[in-house]
Amino acid sequence: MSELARVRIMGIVNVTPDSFSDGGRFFDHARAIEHGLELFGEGADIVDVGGESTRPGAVPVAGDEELRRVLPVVRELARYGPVSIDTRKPDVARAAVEAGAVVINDVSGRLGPVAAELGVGWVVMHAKGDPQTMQHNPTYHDVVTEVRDWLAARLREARELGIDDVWLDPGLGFGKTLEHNLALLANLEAIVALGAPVLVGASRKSMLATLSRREATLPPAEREEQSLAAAIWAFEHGAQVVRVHRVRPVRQFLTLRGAMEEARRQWP
Ligand code: HH2
Repeated sequence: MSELARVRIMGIVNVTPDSFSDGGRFFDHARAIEHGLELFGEGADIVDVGGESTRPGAVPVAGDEELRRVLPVVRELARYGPVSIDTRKPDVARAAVEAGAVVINDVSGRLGPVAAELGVGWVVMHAKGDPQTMQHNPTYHDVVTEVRDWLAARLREARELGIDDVWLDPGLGFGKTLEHNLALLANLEAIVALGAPVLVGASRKSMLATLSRREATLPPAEREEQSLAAAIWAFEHGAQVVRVHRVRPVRQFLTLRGAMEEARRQWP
């Protein structure tokens, strides 16, 4: 079994000044590295390093600036555990893999050939449109079927390219309204049934605050209870991996669940 098959928790390190949830907190290399090490310490199986925010309306970052942000962080963190590179650019993916990343976290859905060429894992995420325009009235005839069929095509692509480690991600918030996100989460099994591990990224997203009307203005860093609840829902409906800002609560849930499963096996 590949080491990556055991991945359950992907911890997030945003080396950006403008990420929606923690923009600016880890823009400095030393702080980003320290944060990544903290996430490994709390039980992250992989740490996801990104240098370009993809929040709705985010301004694209030039390749050389993205490289300047992420490479020293990837290089250092890769000494301590598996690292993924969250990028939409082939050149950034190549340089990050050379620096030690073992997975490309691809919100563009186009980097399969690069993952195959480099012999690394591929997280392929569905998005409708690009970050600048994706939340301008996204429409689907049937969001679950459309996202599932698109991911099924990417899975076939991955198999044809000979990629061993592939994760399918419905892309919550990427060209999706609250109703679209809910439909995808509620019917996660339709994507799980495709037969590849599924990754879900709900952590701190605005849908979590919007759902609870009283808390609609809750700042992203204070959406932890909702983030944990969404992670638990995802795991209980077949997701294999969650992408989260705070690792500790999710690790505690998985430990508790493991202990319960063991206890259940022991009861006659
Ligand atoms: N969400 C974000 C970024 N990358 N990658 C995957 N595979 N799935 C996701 O749902 C996903 C992702 C957005 O979250 P964050 O990185 O915290 O924010 P920003 O894009 O503003 O840096």
